[in-house]
Amino acid sequence: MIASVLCKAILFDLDGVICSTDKFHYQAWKTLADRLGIYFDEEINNRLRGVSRMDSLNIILERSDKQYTQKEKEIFTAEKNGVYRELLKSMGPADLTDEVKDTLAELRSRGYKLSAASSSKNTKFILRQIGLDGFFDSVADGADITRSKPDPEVFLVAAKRIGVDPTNCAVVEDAKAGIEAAKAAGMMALALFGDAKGCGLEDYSLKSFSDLLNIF
Ligand code: B16
Ligand code: MG
Repeated sequence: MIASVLCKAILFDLDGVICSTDKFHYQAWKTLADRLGIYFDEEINNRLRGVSRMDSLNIILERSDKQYTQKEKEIFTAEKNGVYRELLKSMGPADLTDEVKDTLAELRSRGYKLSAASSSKNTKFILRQIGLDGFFDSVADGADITRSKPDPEVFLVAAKRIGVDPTNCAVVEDAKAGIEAAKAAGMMALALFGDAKGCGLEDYSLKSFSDLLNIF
């Protein structure tokens, strides 16, 4: 495969690719939206994939007729994150599927550098919860960047930290914003689940996580 010739590193999105935290994001945003009397549903939640916490709040506030100050918005995002962090505490190594664990191990044994590249400021906490603390060759997360996906910053930081040229990196994403970010970084983009699939910008559409072993 041409992919395995060019590619030296694989950069993995976290939420929606390595593990599933969507339901916790949904519950936490729903708690806040209900308190503020703002309509929120799963469809709106899907629009929040890959985008930063503040950008997510701004999407939710599109349904509000009230204007909020930046200070109030910061209080709201902190409140949401408090609920979210409590929910994340229920996660454990069992939330990392054997398919993901075995595929990652096999890709490493085939010589690829592996990175986690996520918009989430909770990345390190989540990686600890699911037993992947210290596993990746580099981690870039929401705390390392000033612009979240679809901006390429998080992928460029992850690539720089492992010393691999962006053109030799592939990204696995579940969000259209993440596929856009990967292409803007000059990387190969692989879509798995979510609105990443069929967005039209992806280089490959993966049937499953382990399908990576057919490509690399
Ligand atoms: P936090 P990813 C993203 O993670 C989530 O998909 C997105 O829904 C969330 O708003 C964003 O992280 C920020 O997360 O509030 O934990 O900092 O998909 O880029 O791994
Ligand atoms: Mg994601």
